[in-house]
Amino acid sequence: TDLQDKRETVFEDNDQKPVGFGRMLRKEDARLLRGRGRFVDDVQLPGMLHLAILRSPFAHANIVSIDTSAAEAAPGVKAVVTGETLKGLGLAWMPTLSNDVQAVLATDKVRFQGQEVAFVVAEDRYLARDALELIDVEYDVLDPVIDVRKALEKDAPIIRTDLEGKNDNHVFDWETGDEEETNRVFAEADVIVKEDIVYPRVHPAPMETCGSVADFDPVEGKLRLWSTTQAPHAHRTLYAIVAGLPEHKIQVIAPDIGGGFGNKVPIYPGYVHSIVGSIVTGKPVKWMEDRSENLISTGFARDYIMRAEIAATAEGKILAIRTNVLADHGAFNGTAAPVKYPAGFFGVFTGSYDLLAAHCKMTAVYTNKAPGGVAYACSFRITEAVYLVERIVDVLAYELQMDPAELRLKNFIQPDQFPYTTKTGWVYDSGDYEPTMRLAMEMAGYEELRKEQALKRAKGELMGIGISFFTEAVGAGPRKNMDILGLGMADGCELRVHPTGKAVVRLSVKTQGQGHETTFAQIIAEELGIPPADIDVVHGDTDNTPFGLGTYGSRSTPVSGAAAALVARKVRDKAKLIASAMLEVSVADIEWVKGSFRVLGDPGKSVTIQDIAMRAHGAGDLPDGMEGGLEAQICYNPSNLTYPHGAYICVVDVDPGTAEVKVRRFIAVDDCGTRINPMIIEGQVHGGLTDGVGMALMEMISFDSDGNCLGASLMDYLIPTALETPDWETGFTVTPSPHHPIGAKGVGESATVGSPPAIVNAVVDALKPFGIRHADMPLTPSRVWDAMRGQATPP
Ligand code: MCN
Ligand code: CUN
Repeated sequence: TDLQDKRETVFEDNDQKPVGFGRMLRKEDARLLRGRGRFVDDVQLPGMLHLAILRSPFAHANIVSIDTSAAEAAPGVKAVVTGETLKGLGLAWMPTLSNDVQAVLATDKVRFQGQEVAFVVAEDRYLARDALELIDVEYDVLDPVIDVRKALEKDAPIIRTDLEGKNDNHVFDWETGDEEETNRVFAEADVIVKEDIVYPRVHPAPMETCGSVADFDPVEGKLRLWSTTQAPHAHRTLYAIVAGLPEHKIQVIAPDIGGGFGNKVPIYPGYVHSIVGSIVTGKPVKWMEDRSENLISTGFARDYIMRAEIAATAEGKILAIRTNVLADHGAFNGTAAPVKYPAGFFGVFTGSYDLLAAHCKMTAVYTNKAPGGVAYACSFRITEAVYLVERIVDVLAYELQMDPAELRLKNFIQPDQFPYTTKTGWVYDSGDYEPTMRLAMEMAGYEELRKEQALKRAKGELMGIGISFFTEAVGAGPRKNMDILGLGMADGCELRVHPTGKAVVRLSVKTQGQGHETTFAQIIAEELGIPPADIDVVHGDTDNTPFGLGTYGSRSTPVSGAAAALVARKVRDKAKLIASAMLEVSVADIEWVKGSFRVLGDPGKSVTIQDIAMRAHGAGDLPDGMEGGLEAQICYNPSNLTYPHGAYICVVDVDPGTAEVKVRRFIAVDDCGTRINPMIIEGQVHGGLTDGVGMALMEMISFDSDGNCLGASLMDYLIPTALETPDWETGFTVTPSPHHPIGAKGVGESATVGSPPAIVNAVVDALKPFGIRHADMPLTPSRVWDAMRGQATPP
């Protein structure tokens, strides 16, 4: 049946070797599963020294004095560096990805617990750590600013005293949409529903923490930096700007990366420390964080307090949405987002619905917490936007006493409305929402689930069914309006076909586990007919790859994937001219059948791409004026983002005695356009859904009133395991992107974006007998228990 075809099938034939798109085991796994991966911490250079960072125990304090003499005299110590040292070199501060500045080492005061105060370079990691204990810092403790609301009060302590003339804790104010029109539509609506919704601070917590090895060669003047980076080229340019080193003398190498999830987008002080350490000592210097350092000091995610309001007719036609957001950005605005989008792509909070009006106002605030923002599979704040709209739509369904599926179906943007311009100005490229929603409902057995729920409710059992339907904007982005610190968000790609028909493709993006070595080989394979096994993917080394902005915001497939397809087509165009010479017929008389050119009407006469590759490099003649070789390069500037969508349904059971939530089933139907490798997509979706369970039910980075981070270890910061997750049930629909050369849209963050509202909606639905229409994440047993007790007792 139709449904059968669209359910993911279990991978059955591991030996099948498709040419092009399809299920295929990951090429990189041969290396990774045998323990032959090479991560930053595996890099060992002769004479290499080790770096450890002294971090502030206080969230807010003036630095009175630092005495490093005992540390300098400690065994094995080669250098101790403080903010004062860096100040002398003009390196105490560095730009963040959002045009703010961040302390490389604190000079005047510390602004969050865990901030970098000094570093030690020593012969080994242990000696470096021991010496940290000997550094004597005198602090003068200041009142910390922890609550965003209090940060905006008149008498709140000012955090960013380093910024000239700064006399409040504002980072920025931003708005989008039409306020007047939105208010007008609200005024005329039958129903208005309002809810305060918190998306707590969470952390990407990749398995591999951040680190780097810097090796500065004073003779060559060349810096080699192995680092955990998702964007090697962008980082190299920034190092050139910050450190004043010539860009061609900097080589940034991102070797295997053990998970990024956005955590490895920013430039951290530790990377800069290792560079300074190597310059100062003349030796290679390694810095590798431990788990606590990663959790307390590197890029967090979310931390949005959102007031959501939705207006509708009594029949459930949604008319408008407005929202007011307080965004906690921590002590430095280290958010990664295109310059013109200070709040990322939060503007897509209008969701998948055809509205009359929408408006959002946002205030971003400094607090005494770690900087970062928009990490953790966020698609630039779309995670928060999707949570907002999918939660408030459910609250509306509750008030209208309508089925949440029916309410969504009634309000979808219709297929003939695409490309659809939203009320906040985004142009959704393509979508066909109803079939995706219907497929999810069919896979879930939605009607039966509702019947089962009614029976259970009658017995006092708490079963919930939650829906979320999302549209994402991924693949940043068109250079004309998207850049990061002035760098346009385009991507280069180079393809060389060797004489024997094997190929190498060089990318500007970098996998952290997404399987690029496989899927990019598949894109070239699909376009050129060379088997993926014969195509090597080179990435993550700025000396050997073309410039481009890197992997985040699920942009690799939308941008770099398009570049790969187009560069292969360039090669194919040249191959066609060679083929016509080899076949001695005009170009008009040959046709391309994957992997070879064939004479029209004479299928027996053909040449393969491998034959052509040999000819391109061979001794024989080429067509007049043609250079030898078979290679091409390209820089691809996308004309729009891609807009994947999906329908998620979650079924939970809540234990009425312990308030524990069990996710019993989860159905995820994703539409990412043309699918390159369904197995990899499925893996991306499984991972993202697991993230969703974590955020919805257990993850939160919280702080006490002194600003101590309470999530500084994986004992305190809970992340989900296989035990808390169900067997995922995945399906798909295919609505190709009209502007992408192969019609593919990004998928890497879809499930993380789409799943938290489905889970929360399910838990709230389970608690309906208590008269509850909202509860904030993470829905731990204690929070669910409080929610159950704080409301009317069940009927
Ligand atoms: N893909 C496909 N067909 C499509 C779309 C994607 O086969 N239509 C494949 C791609 O070729 C790629 C993978 O799916 O192999 C993800 O592609 P894409 O959606 O383009 O996302 P990126 O490659 O740009 O990855 C970034 C995204 C982000 S931003 C976060 S955060 C995240 C995520 O990927 N971090 C991850 N997934 C992760 N998965 C792992 N294992 N580790 C991380 O750190
Ligand atoms: Cu925001 S997490 Mo991903 O874009 O690297």
